[in-house]
Amino acid sequence: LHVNGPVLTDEQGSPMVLRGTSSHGITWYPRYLNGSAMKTLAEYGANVQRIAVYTEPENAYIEAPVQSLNYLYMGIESALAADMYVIVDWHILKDSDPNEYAEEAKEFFAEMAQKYKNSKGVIYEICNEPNGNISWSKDVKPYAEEIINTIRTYDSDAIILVGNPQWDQDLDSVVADRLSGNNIMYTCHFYAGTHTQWLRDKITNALNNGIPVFVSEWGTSSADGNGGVFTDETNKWLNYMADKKISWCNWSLCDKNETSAALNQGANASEGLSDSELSDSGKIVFRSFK
Ligand code: IDC
Repeated sequence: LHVNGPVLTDEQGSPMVLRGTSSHGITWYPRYLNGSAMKTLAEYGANVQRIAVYTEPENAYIEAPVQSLNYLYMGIESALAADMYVIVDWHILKDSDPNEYAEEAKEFFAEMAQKYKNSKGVIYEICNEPNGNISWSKDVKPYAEEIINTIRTYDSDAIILVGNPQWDQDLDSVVADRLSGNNIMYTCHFYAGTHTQWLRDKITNALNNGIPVFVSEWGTSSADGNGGVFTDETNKWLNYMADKKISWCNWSLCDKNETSAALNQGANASEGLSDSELSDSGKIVFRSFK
């Protein structure tokens, strides 16, 4: 994969669109990242899987790094074995400023980049959704430069996804002050019950300014992961992303009792995922991969 202007391309230079799901936090939902679940997703047409490595709260990466890494490696290997790309997502959220755990992030991405430098399938997302009282140019961009530098020490061309303030919706600041370097994309996240045309307009403006945008997380629900399914607005978004050849991952591959969960409660992924295990949201998402 390469980034060419605002577009993701394959080895031949043709536009490439990645579509798949995001895991919920692997701390809580590692079981859906097994080989047979990934195989089912690939059969439905998914070609990417995002794996959310939450930094906080308890039992997540900062407190329990060994457990998180074990689950993460299992997920990466299953996705690669199913011939999918895989996004390693450093999932900050309550820790709103990525600089809070910058040292841990550096160690984490150094380990990832050394391990996967020869694997063309691994993509790095260096901070999910910075939020709170922080700025792109003063906080997130310097963090990104540091982590990109760390990854590039070992891997000169992996695709790197970079978050931005206001839960990945401050693309205007990115347009005004972009990073230098190759194969960098910027994330934008939406939830159909909360974010509508104004956010599509922001993305269009970014693309028109040559900024490559990757929707590494979106939901059919409201921003709290519940409410809906908002079918009409979801369809507007899906059509928009198809039209603009924007790659995406849907939140989330889990069976939690919330609208955004793609699976019905009790879904058992040990032998893949059957149609009857898909939630209302999951049904829309799984039929949109192709
Ligand atoms: C939500 C989960 C929910 C969990 C909460 C806190 O759906 O089960 O309790 O996180 O960990 C995001 C975040 C993503 C959120 C999601 C829905 O990246 O972690 O997941 N969301 O609220 N940004 C906007 C919405």
